[in-house]
Amino acid sequence: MAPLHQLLALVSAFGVITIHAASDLQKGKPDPCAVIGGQKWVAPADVRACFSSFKVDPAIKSNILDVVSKTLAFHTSVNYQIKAPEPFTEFVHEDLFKDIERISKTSYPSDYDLHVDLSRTIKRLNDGHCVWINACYDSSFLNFLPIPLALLTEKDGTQNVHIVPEAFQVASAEFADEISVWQDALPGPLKGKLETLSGAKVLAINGKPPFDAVNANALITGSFQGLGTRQNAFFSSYARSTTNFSYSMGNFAQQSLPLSDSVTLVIQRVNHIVPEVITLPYRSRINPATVPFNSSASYRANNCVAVDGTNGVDLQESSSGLAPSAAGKFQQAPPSSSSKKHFLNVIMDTAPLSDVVLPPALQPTAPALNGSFGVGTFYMQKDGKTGVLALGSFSGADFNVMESGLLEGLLTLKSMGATQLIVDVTNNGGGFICVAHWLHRIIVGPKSTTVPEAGLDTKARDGPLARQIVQQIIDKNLDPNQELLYNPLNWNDANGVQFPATDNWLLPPVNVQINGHADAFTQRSNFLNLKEPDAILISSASRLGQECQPSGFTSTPPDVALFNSSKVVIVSNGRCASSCSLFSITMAKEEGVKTVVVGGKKDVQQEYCGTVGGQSTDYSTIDTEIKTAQLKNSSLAPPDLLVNGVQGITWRLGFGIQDTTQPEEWQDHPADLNLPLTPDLCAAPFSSHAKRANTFAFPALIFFFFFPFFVSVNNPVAIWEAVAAKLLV
Ligand SMILES: *[C@@H]1O[C@H](CO)[C@@H](O)[C@H](O)[C@H]1NC(C)=O
Ligand SMILES: *[C@@H]1O[C@H](CO)[C@@H](O)[C@H](O)[C@H]1NC(C)=O
Ligand SMILES: *[C@@H]1O[C@H](CO)[C@@H](O)[C@H](O)[C@H]1NC(C)=O
Ligand SMILES: *[C@@H]1O[C@H](CO)[C@@H](O)[C@H](O)[C@H]1NC(C)=O
Ligand SMILES: CC(=O)N[C@H]1CO[C@H](CO)[C@@H](O)[C@@H]1O
Repeated sequence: MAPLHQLLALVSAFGVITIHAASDLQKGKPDPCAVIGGQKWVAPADVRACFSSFKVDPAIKSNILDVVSKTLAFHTSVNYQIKAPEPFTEFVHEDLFKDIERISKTSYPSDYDLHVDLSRTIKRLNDGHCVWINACYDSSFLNFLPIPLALLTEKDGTQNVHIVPEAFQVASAEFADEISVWQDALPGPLKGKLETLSGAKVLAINGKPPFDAVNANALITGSFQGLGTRQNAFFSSYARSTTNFSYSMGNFAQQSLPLSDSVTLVIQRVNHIVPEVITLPYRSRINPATVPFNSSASYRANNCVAVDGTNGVDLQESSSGLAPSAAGKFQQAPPSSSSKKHFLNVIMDTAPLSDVVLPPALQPTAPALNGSFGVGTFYMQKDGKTGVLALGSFSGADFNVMESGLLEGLLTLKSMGATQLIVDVTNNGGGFICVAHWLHRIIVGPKSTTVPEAGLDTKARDGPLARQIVQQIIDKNLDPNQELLYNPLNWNDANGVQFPATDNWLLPPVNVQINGHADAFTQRSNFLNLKEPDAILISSASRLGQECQPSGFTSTPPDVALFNSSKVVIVSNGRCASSCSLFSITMAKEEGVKTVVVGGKKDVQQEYCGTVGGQSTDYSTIDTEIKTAQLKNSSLAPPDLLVNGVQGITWRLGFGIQDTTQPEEWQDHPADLNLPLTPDLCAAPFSSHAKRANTFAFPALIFFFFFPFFVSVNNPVAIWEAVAAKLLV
């Protein structure tokens, strides 16, 4: 009996176990997205578990690849980017169509893995105009560390990576509700003493020299051709925003995907000799733009499917006119309100613009002068002769307000006695094309390089579907309000003469071979404005004229130069793109204005800007062109995108200034000065604290103890003073 009982008991126990197992199976494992639903701060591993739980849907995968491929037919640069000319050959050599073919044949463990591969593939173009973003993953949660880094130059000229001196100020203000997690994660005697890490020298990152991590990031960060510029992305920086100077954490301290769970550093704290090892966790914070969810199903439904603006509209059917493209929130420029549509040249990024505020101690204390308009702010330096324009974007305020404000601000500086000008375009991702030309024109006055054109001649891609769009607009009068990019009435030929409404300005195309591939660009040639003797050669690369003067200049430009160009300096961290590049390049190459990059690695060429383009746009905008032209059923037209994605492109590409036959995009833009961030430079504005510290009470002593030299790298006024001292004597 006993054995039978035992057997029954076993069977029974087994049965119970089986039932439990079955019910676990029925319920499934805990929903990985429910784990992170409804919370502000979560572990990156949990975000990854949610993202990785979505299997690849073959129909969605092929939809994405189809939309991206067919949109790339409108991107000017695909064939150039197979192998860029020197000095960028080493950094831009991506054959997108080969890689998209590879991706289509690869099987992925999850939709997230597919996304990472596609995103990085397109980022390898190192072209901030041509970026694939899927809001289901990119920046849905931002992955943070409380210790942004900077590259500082010691007195003997050696450069070392440091935790920024202002790290704790930034982190305690921005991450007040999470800082205790990092405080508690510090080992042994450092527990609770996050503040003492500020300014520390970083000797190793995850067991390797810090620049291993800097360079690994440079391979995946995208956006800029130059290596130095992509290295700089790792480090913290600032930007003029619409209300303040904002603080960019840099790619080390902020990831747009949950890539890392923790970092182990060997550090040497300020006033310490013995290196210490710390491990800090990354923490993921939900993006305010992410729609709340409490399950995988609601995460997908709320954040991963196409939304208003993902796809274009037929303007004939849309009563509200042009819907804003979903690309807007990833453009690296604050939103603008402008009554009339103005063409943009602006880069996109998988991370949104930062809304972290630069610590108050680092913000300029002088009042912003007349003419300031938020994202563009004027200051007079203490020397009484150096005026400063801090310009965080070429859009981000009303178009007319920007043009009149730029003029008023420069005139205000002059009336106060400014004889020299610093234009700080740190992290300026571009914006209105005509505002860039306007600023060039008003600083240097009317001359052959600014009238009738202050920018670059351009060409658009001339594919078969683009030609059909123009023909449909003409034949069927489909764009009476002149809202479409391809409307001939929106463009001038190189004589500055508007194309007639019935002129298919894409015919005949200019057929060329680029890197062994047949390509075609818009035709229209005219040699009136050419300064080079090799004009005949250029006829094979004919060009569009400019469209800013007179209609894109909404204030009256002065008839004299406001500043002598030998007394103008453009300063940034190299991360000046798109319309910012159009401005900086014409100022540097045509007017001889000096350029400065701040804080770059000294043995790496620092480019003062990158990602030039000419005019940028995106899939949704092109889809509106196609739909309004009644061509959505063409086999060349991308289908409607099913996911919450954005694909940016360069729609017009600017011709070069030195080599006028080739795009400016891959010509060199070396900065005149790579300004090292030194202890001296950083210390300047805090010297009064330091002096007080010697004689005053305990708290000041503590302050002095922890900040003896490196007071701050992200100190705009200190940087402007150093630039004036070095380049404007
Ligand atoms: C999830 O959210 C939906 C509304 O978005 C709500 O109806 C549902 O009850 C929630 N479920 C749970 C388990 O909280
Ligand atoms: C700034 O504008 C105010 C109001 O228009 C004016 O009173 C003041 O003189 C201006 N300041 C300068 C320096 O132009
Ligand atoms: C501009 O500055 C340079 C160098 O200081 C000087 O030679 C030139 O005469 C100045 N031009 C004007 C128009 O003042
Ligand atoms: C597309 O649709 C139009 C009518 O809307 C038709 O005339 C045309 O033949 C179609 N083209 C293709 C390629 O199906
Ligand atoms: C530090 C700083 O200047 N903060 C300001 C940022 O902008 C907001 C809104 O204008 C102000 O309220 C803050 O004082």
